[in-house]
Amino acid sequence: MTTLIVATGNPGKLKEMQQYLQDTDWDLQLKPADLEVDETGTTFAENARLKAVTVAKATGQWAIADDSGLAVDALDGRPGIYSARYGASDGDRIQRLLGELKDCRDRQAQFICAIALANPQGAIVLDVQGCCPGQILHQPQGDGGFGYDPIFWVEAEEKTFAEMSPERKKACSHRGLAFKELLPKLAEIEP
Ligand code: ITT
Repeated sequence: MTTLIVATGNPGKLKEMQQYLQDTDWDLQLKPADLEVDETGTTFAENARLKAVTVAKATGQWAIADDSGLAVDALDGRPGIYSARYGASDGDRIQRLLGELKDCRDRQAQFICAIALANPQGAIVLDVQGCCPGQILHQPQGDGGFGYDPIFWVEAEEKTFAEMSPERKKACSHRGLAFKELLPKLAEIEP
């Protein structure tokens, strides 16, 4: 089996990425904890590529990275690529977002996820993106998942991400949809 470094330091993301990659022929390994990547890109896709390339070059292994976030219509797409930098903890980030939206009636938002795969030489081999529309609730609901999950309500499921089973979140989420596109392409790669 060929090693694939999962290039994230976010435990919630890591759990989902491991779940989505579990039936592949890759030997998943964690990114070295001290290997940090500056997210200097201006789009989700650029940041995902930057993380995958940097980790692949530093480790000399294949690397897969995810850059994701929440784009809220009434906030002109914020926090967007700054979703992780919106506060010090998940709770702080949620409170800041709810504070900025106040009682705004337009609660429409999109969760976006870009995934990039780099080979050991640091060249991008795959690049996909998934998007999930939803509504921002006025207060958190549910205690599963991670990050902004408790305030992101998906109409088709009548649940927040935090109230869904991992399987349901996989079926409709930005990350699940990105992986749905990625997995058949990943299966064709002969490392
Ligand atoms: P890595 O860069 O190390 O992967 P990160 O947390 O910095 O970890 P991002 O820069 O991609 O990752 O930031 C994503 C932000 O959006 C972060 O605050 C996440 O908690 C949040 N996020 C992404 N996907 C999410 C999901 O499925 N549910 C809830 N929050 C999510």
